Order: sequence, then C-alpha cells, then structure tokens
Amino acid sequence: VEATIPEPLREAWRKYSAKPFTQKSEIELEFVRHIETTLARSLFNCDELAAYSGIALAFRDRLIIEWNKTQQRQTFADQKRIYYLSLEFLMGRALDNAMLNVGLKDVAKEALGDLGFRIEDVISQEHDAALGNGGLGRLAACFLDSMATLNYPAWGYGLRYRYGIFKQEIVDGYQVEIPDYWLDFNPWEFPRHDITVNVQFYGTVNKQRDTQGRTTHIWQGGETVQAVAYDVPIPGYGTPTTNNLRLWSSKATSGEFNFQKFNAGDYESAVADEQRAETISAVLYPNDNLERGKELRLKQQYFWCAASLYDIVRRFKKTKRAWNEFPDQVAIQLNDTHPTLAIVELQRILVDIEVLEWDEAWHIVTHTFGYTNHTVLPEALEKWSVPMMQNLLPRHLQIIYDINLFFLQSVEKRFPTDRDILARVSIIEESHPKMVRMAYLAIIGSQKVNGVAELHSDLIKTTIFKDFVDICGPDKFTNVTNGITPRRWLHQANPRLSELIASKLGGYGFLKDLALLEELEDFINDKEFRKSWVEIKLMNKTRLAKHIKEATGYQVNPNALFDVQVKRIHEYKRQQLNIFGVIHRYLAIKAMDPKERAKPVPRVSIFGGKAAPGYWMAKTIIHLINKVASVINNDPDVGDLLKVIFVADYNVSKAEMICPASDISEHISTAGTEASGTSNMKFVLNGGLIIGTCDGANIEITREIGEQNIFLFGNLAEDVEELRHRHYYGDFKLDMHLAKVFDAIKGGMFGPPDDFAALLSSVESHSDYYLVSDDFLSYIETQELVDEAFRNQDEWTDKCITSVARMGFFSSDRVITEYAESIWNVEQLDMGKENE
Ligand code: KOT
Repeated sequence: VEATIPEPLREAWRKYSAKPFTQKSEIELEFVRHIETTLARSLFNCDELAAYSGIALAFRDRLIIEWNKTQQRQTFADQKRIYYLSLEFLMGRALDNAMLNVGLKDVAKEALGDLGFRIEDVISQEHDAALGNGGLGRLAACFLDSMATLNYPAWGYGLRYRYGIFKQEIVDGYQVEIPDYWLDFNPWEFPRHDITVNVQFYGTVNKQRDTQGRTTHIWQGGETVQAVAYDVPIPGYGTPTTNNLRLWSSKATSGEFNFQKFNAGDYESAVADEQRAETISAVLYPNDNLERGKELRLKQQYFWCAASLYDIVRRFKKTKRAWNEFPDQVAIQLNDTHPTLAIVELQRILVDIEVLEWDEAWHIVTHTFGYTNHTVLPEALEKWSVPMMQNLLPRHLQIIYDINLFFLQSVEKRFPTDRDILARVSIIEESHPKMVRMAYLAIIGSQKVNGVAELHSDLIKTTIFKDFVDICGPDKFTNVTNGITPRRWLHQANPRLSELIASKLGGYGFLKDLALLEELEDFINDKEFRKSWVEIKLMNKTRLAKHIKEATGYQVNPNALFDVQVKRIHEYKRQQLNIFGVIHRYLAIKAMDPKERAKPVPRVSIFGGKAAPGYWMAKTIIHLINKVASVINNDPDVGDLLKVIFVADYNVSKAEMICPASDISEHISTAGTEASGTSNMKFVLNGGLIIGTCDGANIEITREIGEQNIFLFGNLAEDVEELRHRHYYGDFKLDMHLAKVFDAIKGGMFGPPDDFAALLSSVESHSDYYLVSDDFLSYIETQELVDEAFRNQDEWTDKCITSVARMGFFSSDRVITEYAESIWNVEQLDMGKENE
C-alpha cells in the first residue's frame, strides 16, 4: 500500500505541519508543555534536571523539523552522499550545541530566566554522550558538525553502546572504573523500530550452480542478530541543514527460533539468547591506540558494517540506478581500519546477492571507499586471527582470500624479481595462527588512503605502508591534516573570548570562516582589547580553580602559570616525562634557600586522562601523579610555588572547561608517535601556548603561528630509530637530572618505591623505548624558558593573540572541504535562498 496521503487531502497537513520556533514565548510554551505532559511534572516539582529535560525536548522537536526537511531536500537533490563509518563518536553534550547552532541560545537563556532557571546550571545537567575513547572519536564528532554546517549530504554510522567510556574515579591515588550507563534519559535519539537489519554470524558456505551455470556461494545457518536504528540529529551552525547520525543497537531477532523456544517452555534459554544478542552493542572497548583481538569486538565490527551497508545499498537501490553508478552516489570513509569489513561486505553483496561479475564488483568497491589511518603504533594495527574469522564470517574470509590472490598475482607480475615482496604485502600474515592484516585490506580496497598530519602521512608512506606506495603509486596516499570545530571549541567552550573577538571583527563570521581570525593581529596594540583578553583568561582559570577546589579540595592560585596535560594516559604520550619534570622542579624548590623561593614562577601542573583498564603501566603513571600531588600540595615549604592536580574523569565537557583555562599545555609525545593530536589545536585556539615535541600537528601549528610562539624541544622523528638502537645495544646512561628524580622516588619520597619500580625500570633498564631520558634535559630547560617568558606578561599576551589569529587553518571546516574535494568528490547542497 502506498503510504502517501493523496494530494486533495494534504491541505490539513500543510496547515498543521510543525513550524520551527523562533520566539521566547514559543520556547516557554514548549518547555512548560513538555514538563507538564511528556514528563508529567509541574511547577512544584521541577528541579534543574527536569528543566534540562524540558528544554532539551523542546529543542529536540525544533531539530527534528529541520532534520525531516533536510532529508527531503537531500533525497530530492539526489546527489552523492558521504557516509562516515566510525566505531566512536565522542559527541559530549548536545543541548548547548543545539541552541547555538540554531541561533537561539540567547532567546533560550531569557526564556529559562523567566521560568526561574539559570541556563548554565541547566546545561550542566546533561550527561556527556561518551561513545569514544579520545581523539579518534572526537574527530568524528567535529566532522559531523562541519559536514552539516557546510551543507554536505552526509551520514554518520556507528554503534549505540549501552555503556560508553567508563567513568573514572580516583581512590587512594588509583584509577577505579565505573560503568557509564548513559541511556536513562536521552532526548537526542530517535528509535526507529521500523528500520531493522538482520545480521548473520557463523554458519557454513555452500557452492551452487545457478541457472546460467555460474558458481554462487550460499552462506547458511549460524545465528542472526537484529540491528535496530537509533537516529541522532546533527544540526549545522547557521544553516537549516540537520544531518543524521545513525547508531545501531543489537537485539535478538523475533523469529521462528525464539517463538519455538518460548512455546516449548524453554523460557530461560530464550531470554539468554536475547541477552547474548544485546551484548554485541553493550559496551565500547575502552582501548585507545590498542587492539586486543577479542571475538566480541570483531562481532561488533561486522554487525555495524553489515547493517550500515545494507542501509546504504537500500537507499541507493531506491534511485533505480545501474550498479556502475554506485561510486557516483556513495562515498564511504573508513575511520581507521575498524570498519574494513565493509569493503568485504560490499563485495559480498554485489557478487553473491546482486550476482555481478567479480571484476565489475571490485571496480565499484575500490571506487567507493577511502581509508584514514590514525596511528603507526604496532600494537594498534588491527589483525584478526584467521581461525576466528573462519568461524565467525566464513564467506568473508573466502572473499578476503580471493581479494588477496588477485592482488598478489598483480604484484608478482609487476615485481617478478622481488622475492620477498609477496610475503611482505600479503593480507594474510603467515604466523601461527595466521592473521588478517586489516590495514592492508583497507588500502587495497580503497581509492585513497590518508594520514592525519603531514609528518604522519609521510611516515606511513616511508615505513608501515612503503611497499604499497611502490605498488599502488604515490597518488593513492595523501594527507589531510586534522582540525576541530570552532563552534564547540571556541564559541561554546569560551563564550567570552568568542564575544570579544566578535566585537573586534564585527560579528561572528569567523565561526564559519576561521581564517578571518587573522584580522585580530590588527588589534594587538589595542590596550582595551588586551586588557579584556587577559581578564577573560583569568576568569577561565578562576572557573577551573573553583572546579579543582570542589573536586579535590586543593586551593590553587589563578594567577599562577597553569600547565595542563589532558589526554589518554599512554607511555607514548609521556605523562611520565611531565611528572618526572614536576618532581625535578619540586626538588629544586626544596633545595633553595628559603629567601630565594620568591623567585620561581608559581605553577599549577594539571593532569587529566583515563588509562585503559588493562594497561598497568598507564595506571602506574596515574598513581605516581596522585602520590606526587599529595606530597607536594601538603608541603609547607612549597606553598603556591607548585601545585599538582589530577582532574578525575576527563571528558568532553571537562575539556570545554579546561582548554580555555591553560597558559601552557603539554603535547610531548616521542617524536613520530602521535599521528596528529587535536587538543593541541583546542588549547592554542583558546589563547594558550604549547610546550611540545616536533610531532604530529605540532609541526604545522608551529608553521602557522611562528616558532617564536611555541616551545619546542626534544629529539626529532628521524633520530628515534638510531637512539633506540643505541639503547638496545647497551650504550645508555640515564640523564643526571633524571637520575636525581629517580633517587627521590626510590628513597620513598612518594610512597613505597616498589609501586613505581616497573615504571622506572621501563626507562632505566628496558631500553627506554619512548626516549624519556634522552629528552629530559631538553624538556626541563625548555620549561625554564616557559617560566622566563611568562614573567613578561606583555610579551606572553602578544604570543597568545598572534597565535589565535593564525589558527584558521585548524578548523574542521577546512578539513572537510579537503576531504570533499580530493577524496570524496562530493558537492555541497545548494541551499538557494534558504541559507541567507
Ligand atoms: C586506535 C585503535 C583503537 C582506538 C583508537 C585508536 C586511535 C586513536 N588511533 N589513533 N588515534 C588518534 O586519532 C586522532 C585523530 O586522528 C589523532 O589526533 C591522534 O594522534 C591518534 O592517536
């Protein structure tokens, strides 16, 4: 039955069709209506959480009106769409973003004021949507914001985890993990119980001949799990475009099998099946830059890829186009190798179900996908055991073997004399057990492969993917340097700075065209402007100091230099280098004549970040930071000169408070290990400076803002291999300043030395893989330069303003434009008059 209302009956629809609100009174009406009906509350029991729910529901309705129209517009325009496949979307809070993007925050503030609430208090009631670990997931969230803002027809596809990244508590200096059940009340998602896909696992493959005598493969048996779509509206800033993020949730299929079990009285086992199915989307794996090869993770990956591909193909088929037009309609971007099975799944759909010839299908596949690599760390490169894949996805493994066979044949033809190349580039690693190398499969199945900062993109071409550059040619490999959305990371996180900038630049145009910030340099000598600039930084630091007091009990002085390192805890990111530097500073203060202690610049060293629950060394680093904090913060000799703070449960909303409050932030990874980093950009955009290594995007930040405005130190990526080699062959002497730090730890200054023995020995006796000792002197000397520079507040302010003015390049709008033009070949939707 056609589900469309006939034309003569549509008048009533048009008359009553929902209109997006714009007036304060309309917001108030909707707010009260939701409180009194949807939430069944009243003015007598409306607390701040209820107020959040009411205003969120009002804005959700507002978004959904535009979301509906956007989908109609995009269907009508019938252009190529972008599909961004990511296992992580680290969205953070949605309400503030929704109000700002539709341009109604000021109006909502007044409306809430009329009804007895302060907008900041209401906003802070919202639970972060924390479906990600760190940079990779937050990048996906920034990209969604930019794609909507730039009117690209784009969909995100991910998993709707019941538990996002765990909550971190610090108990006796140790990290404790608490489950993050976040779905109690989530007004931002729309269950689509009518949009489901059955996904198959296990089973066997049988060959059959079809009527034309061709061999076809039938994948049968095993189990099926149902994917249910949950849609999250993604509003663009200053445009009606509201794109869709589709998250899949797993549940048992309501099929024959269950029905029989129920009827047979096997209630318990039917319920157990139900729970097993729901387990697939139950929890986000809490590892950043680490893959552990667990079967459930592989199940998640296939479940999500299969559901998403089915959805994408279904949408394409509605257009009744020929298959060879698929790559003109569909661009699929793989956020790291996690969705690589989508390549295999599309080939399976085309060959087994749509009965295309292998070569025709493979041509379509390889013109549809793009693959973004985010890391060179060996422990993060995904490999799946062949026996595991054979069991879980038997047909996919066959297809992978065929892809590999045809690929290796072509390589052999072109490089007949290179005897090792086939083993080196084979998708299958000949280990025990054999392993499927997902990155190689992703490269072979994609049209373009990109790294996320210049150094990183060069490194992948010369190291881990070198052979593939020789085989596929250099044009397949490209760079797209990461960026961040200025809406969340300037306007939302730092409204006062944004307002000050707008007052000078004559409006908020810079939020859509961040290069406009360069005009700020004209105001560098404007006294009033500078004064406001400094006041805003102090206010942001005061706000953070207040949080620190509430969360830790420690009082910090907002006039001290705030030195911040917040990111996942990882040896390669070198929080250990930072805390060893703090201990060095502490020892120096203690060794001073009390009269001299007035001289050093007062500092607050602020740390934050989660350790993967199974990563012991990272947990030890957290423990050391907390022990050092309790010794230093309680030492009367030190006073305000040095304070050490560990902010528990670092997440997106904490980042929004912390980034605007730094004077200097630390991005100090071993050169060549941090693919890009994105918090470096957030800190500079908020008027903080950086101490960092020549790594990731630090290099391009330096190029943009000028090397006089950044504190770089340490060995270069090109020297890392040689240094490691030297350590390995015994030529290693611990830096003398670091040796004193280690002596203090070993002497029990920060608790039982055994607690930290493994950490010290990773530097002293296990080859110092991350070159902590090699970079230590250069690090502490550079920290002294930071002190010097901070003493001259005027010059410091010059550096900050100049840096902000030159950060335009790091907008994720620029990033998306580059992807669209050089990888996806998609066009913005023409919004005509609507966007004016
Ligand atoms: C790898 C495996 C599992 C989970 C996460 C990863 C991961 C995360 N790999 N790279 N990243 C980070 O991605 C960011 C966005 O591109 C980069 O800025 C950052 O340097 C990577 O470490």
